[in-house]
Amino acid sequence: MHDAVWLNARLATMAGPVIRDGALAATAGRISWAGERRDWKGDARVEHDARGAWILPGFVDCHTHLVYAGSRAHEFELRLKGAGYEEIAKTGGGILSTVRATRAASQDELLALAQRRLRSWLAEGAAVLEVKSGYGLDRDTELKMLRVARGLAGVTVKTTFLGAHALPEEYKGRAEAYIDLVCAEVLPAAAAEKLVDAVDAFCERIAFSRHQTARVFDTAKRLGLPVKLHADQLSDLGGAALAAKHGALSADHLEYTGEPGVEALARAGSVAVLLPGAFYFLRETRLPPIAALRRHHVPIALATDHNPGSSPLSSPLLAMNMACTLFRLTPEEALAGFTINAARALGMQSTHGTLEVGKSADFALWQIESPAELAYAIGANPCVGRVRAGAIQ
Ligand code: DI6
Ligand code: FE
Repeated sequence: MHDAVWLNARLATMAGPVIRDGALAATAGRISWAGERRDWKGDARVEHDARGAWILPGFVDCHTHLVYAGSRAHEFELRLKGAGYEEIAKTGGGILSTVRATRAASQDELLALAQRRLRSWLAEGAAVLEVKSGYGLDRDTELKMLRVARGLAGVTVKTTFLGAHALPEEYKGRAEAYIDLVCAEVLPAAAAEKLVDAVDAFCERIAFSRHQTARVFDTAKRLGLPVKLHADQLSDLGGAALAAKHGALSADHLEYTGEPGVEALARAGSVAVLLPGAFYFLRETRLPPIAALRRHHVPIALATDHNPGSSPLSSPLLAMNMACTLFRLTPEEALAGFTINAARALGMQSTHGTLEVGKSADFALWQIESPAELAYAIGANPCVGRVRAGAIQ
C-alpha cells in the first residue's frame, strides 16, 4: 500500500523519456512508484488528481549566497555610471561592504532575511538550496552564517564553507595569514560543529591565488569534506583544472576556462555549474566553453548564484531562460541543469534530481503544455503545487 498517488499527471522524470499519462506514488517520504498510468496497479491511501499538470523533480539550486545583510543597490548605480565590479571591490566596496553588514546583523536578523528571500524559490518548486558562508570572514560570523543556513525552513539545505571568499579588511596585505586562520581555526571550528557539507573558495585575481586555494582544499580533505570552486569567472587562473585536480564536486562560473580545464573536469567527473545571472548582471561578454563541455560530456548544472553583488537573482526559472538566451543551452539542458546535474553537483544524486523510485518525494506540479515552457517564458510562474517528502506544501 502506497501513501499517496498522483494520477492524470504528465511526468518529466529527468531519467528517461517523458510520460504523457503517468502515475507517481510516494510512501514514507520517498517515491515508491513512477511510470505509465496504464501500468499502475498499486493501491494508495490517497489519490490526487494532477489535472494534467506536468510533474518535475523539485529544483536544486546548487550555488547560492542566500545568507547576508544589507543591499548593494548603490553599487549597481555606480556600475551603471561606468564603475567596474573589480574596481568597486578594490576600493573596499563589493563583498567587503556585505561583510560589514553581515557582521553587524544578529543571527535572528540574518535568518529572517534569508527565510524571506527563500519564498521565491519555494514558489518555483525548489527542493534543495546550497547556501554558502563567505560574508563573515571571521570565525564568529562565518559560523553564524552557517547556523542560519542550517536553520532555514521549507527546503533541504546544503551548506558550503566559503571562508576564502575575500580578504577581510583587518588582513589587508596579509593574505597568507588569513588563509592560515581559515585553515587552522575557522574551517575546523565550522566542521567540528557539523555546519559544513562542502568547501568552496574564490580563486580570482581580486580574491585568492591557486596556491592559497589549494591550501584550503588540503584542509577540507583532511577534514573529509568535498570541495567545489568559484573558477575562472573574471580571468583564467586555471581554476577548473585546480578544482579537477582536487576531485571537486563542481567548478562554477567557468567563463574563462579553456579546453584543458574542460578536459580536466571531464576526467575528474566534476560538474560544470554555469551562472547566467552573474554573467547578465555584470554584463560579461566572454561565454563559458559550452561547446567544449558538451564535447567532453561534462555534466552542466545551472544555479542562480543569488548574492547581493553580482547576481541578485531569486528565480531558477529566470536563470534557465538566461542560460538558453545568453548561453544557448537547450531547454532540456536547462532543466537538467536545475535537476539531475545540480543534484550531482551537490553529491545528492542518490536522493534528488530525478523522479525515480527510492528518491525523496520532492517534486513540483506545473501548469504548462511542455517542459520547455519553463525555460521559455519570462516572469511567469506556472507552478501549481509543491510536494516535499510526500507531503503537499
Ligand atoms: N563570485 C561571485 O560572483 C560572487 N562571489 C563570488 O565568489 C560575488 C559576491 C559579491 O559580490 O557579493
Ligand atoms: Fe557565487
